[in-house]
Amino acid sequence: MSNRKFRIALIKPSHYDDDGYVIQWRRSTIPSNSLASVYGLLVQCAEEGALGPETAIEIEAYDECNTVIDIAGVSSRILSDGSGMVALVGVQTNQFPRALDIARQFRERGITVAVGGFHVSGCIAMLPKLPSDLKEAQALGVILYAGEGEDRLAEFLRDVDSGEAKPVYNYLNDMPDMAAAAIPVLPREVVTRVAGHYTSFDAGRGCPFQCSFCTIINVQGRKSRYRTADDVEAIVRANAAQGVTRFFVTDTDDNFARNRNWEPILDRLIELREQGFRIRLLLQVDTLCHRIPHFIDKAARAGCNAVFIGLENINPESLMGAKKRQNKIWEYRDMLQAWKRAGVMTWAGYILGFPTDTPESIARDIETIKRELPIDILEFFFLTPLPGSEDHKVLHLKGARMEPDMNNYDLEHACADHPIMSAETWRGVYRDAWARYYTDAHVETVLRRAAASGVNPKKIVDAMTVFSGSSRIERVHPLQFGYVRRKIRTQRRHGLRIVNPLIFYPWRAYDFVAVAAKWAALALRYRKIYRRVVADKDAAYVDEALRASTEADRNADFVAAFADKIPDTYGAPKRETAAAAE
Ligand code: B12
Ligand code: SF4
Repeated sequence: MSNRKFRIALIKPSHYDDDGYVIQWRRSTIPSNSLASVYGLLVQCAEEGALGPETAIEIEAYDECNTVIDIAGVSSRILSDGSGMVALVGVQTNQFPRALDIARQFRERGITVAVGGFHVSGCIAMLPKLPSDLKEAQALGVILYAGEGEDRLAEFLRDVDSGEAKPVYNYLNDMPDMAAAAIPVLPREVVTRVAGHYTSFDAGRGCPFQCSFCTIINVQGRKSRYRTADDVEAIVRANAAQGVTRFFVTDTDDNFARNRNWEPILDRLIELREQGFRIRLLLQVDTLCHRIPHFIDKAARAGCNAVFIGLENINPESLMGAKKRQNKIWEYRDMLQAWKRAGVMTWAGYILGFPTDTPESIARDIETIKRELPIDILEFFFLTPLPGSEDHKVLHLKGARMEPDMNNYDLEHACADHPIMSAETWRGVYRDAWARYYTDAHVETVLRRAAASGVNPKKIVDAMTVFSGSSRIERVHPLQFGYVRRKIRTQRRHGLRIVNPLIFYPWRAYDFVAVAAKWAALALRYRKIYRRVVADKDAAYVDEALRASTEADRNADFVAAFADKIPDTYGAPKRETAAAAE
């Protein structure tokens, strides 16, 4: 029998909006994989009695995107148990200032705090010295944890419990194996705070490629490591036991198709579905996945109803410049059409601000995408020198100007100088990109394509409403979106004025109603389009984006437009064109 408790509160911090309020919702839309992973690791420590038979490990988990953190309550539980700590998990760069503000409040109450995740790991992996914000954390007495937690957390907890924790833990040169690693799982009450009750697991870590804007290779290494089909089955069963069967599968190289175990995993999921598990999957895949025999078909049969594709850009010059050589633009349309045929929603990310981008070239490229590629959801990001990436390291070593406020490294702000565009122009391009893609006319086209391809247009119109309104109405990127925004008066960024209640609440009431009215107007407009499309559903609808590539005019499409930018070593189209001309 344990007669002593060690309480760990896991907190996944959110970040601040431009007014300094925490971005927080009644229900968030995307689950936190970091929280599920660290929770799973700690459950394993608790089950194995990592702190000895006398000590029970109690774990609480909070995602600040959907939960107001009760700092006093958490502190008093830890203090009354007599031992424990707060772990700030999966902290990205943009969340680090918020993490520090949370840490400060716990440290004032004498609670041990540790912080891990991509910011700490990325900075320690790439920079010659600790940057000032990590030093500030250390000055507060916060423990820095770099690298992954698998197989190491028991030792870490023993250090904390015995009062001998080191100021920095660095496991970046020692990547754990993913096969048979502890499974990511969260209690049902944490999962149900995510709309649709989605949870998450990562099927692999590490990536062999070298995109210069990416932090993953420097934090999780260039060697790919994968979970096995047995592990994935265990994850599904553990979640299904509490009624959770929807999963956002995050391969940390953004690509489940490159996962060596994709086929046994999908076969196992198909078997589980045949046994009655109502599995739904959102997968991240690359632009070449349709080339793998049976991949798309099996993914759909395993319950995949949406895929996220890292398109990044359609200009080969930009892709080459960022060392994203594996994206072959002439494959994009075939790949997207293959998903459409399987009834799966396609969702792609597009980065704005590569060195040769101009407002005109970006506007042209977005129009090309709308016309020629059957993408349902498109989302935009600023090219950002994230700490942990090669881009950041190069600028840092050159002493180039970069945004000093880490809160702005959310891919929604311009954080470095662009060689052609001023910061204001670049911001205008970002705003224009959302407006340009989500026009009523294009929403109608996407819905017509869905209806003709057998993808549920209702699902698409709901997703388009969120993606269209999120950054324009809420001023928050859709990846951070949730339902019913909360702004807590007292949770303002450290150093900013806490507004008098007599001013705050009337302002907040007005703000809430104004935003709700904009959402209502947008939803009504899109619903009208949806009803029109469903009423005159045309199964024979076809346009440039849906036309089979054998029928498409390849001399006039976007691949031909970029032919002179496709490097000679790069595959077929340009060389074919050049050869034909000779
Ligand atoms: C899935 C994912 C998301 C998901 C879920 C986020 C999550 N972390 O769970 C969603 C879609 C919400 C998301 C959103 C965003 N993301 Co994201 N995302 C990812 C992705 C692909 C996987 C994250 C993941 O699950 N990793 C696996 C987990 C288990 O790793 P981990 O967090 O490092 O945790 C391990 C260790 O660090 C350690 N650990 C972590 N915390 C702690 C704490 C303690 C005390 C200890 C001891 C150990 C420990 O243990 C864990 C297990 O080993 C990564 C890329 C990647 N390869 O990780 C990008 C990534 C994390 N995202 C990134 C970004 C920028 C964003 C956005 C800002 C984009 C945007 N414009 O909105 C938003 C932020 C929104 C938000 N509120 O989180 C960047 C962050 C880079 C940086 N330096 O900040 C990454 C690295 C991708 C990139 N572009 O390079 N993302
Ligand atoms: S952006 Fe994607 S493909 Fe490129 S290195 Fe990072 S994880 Fe790999």
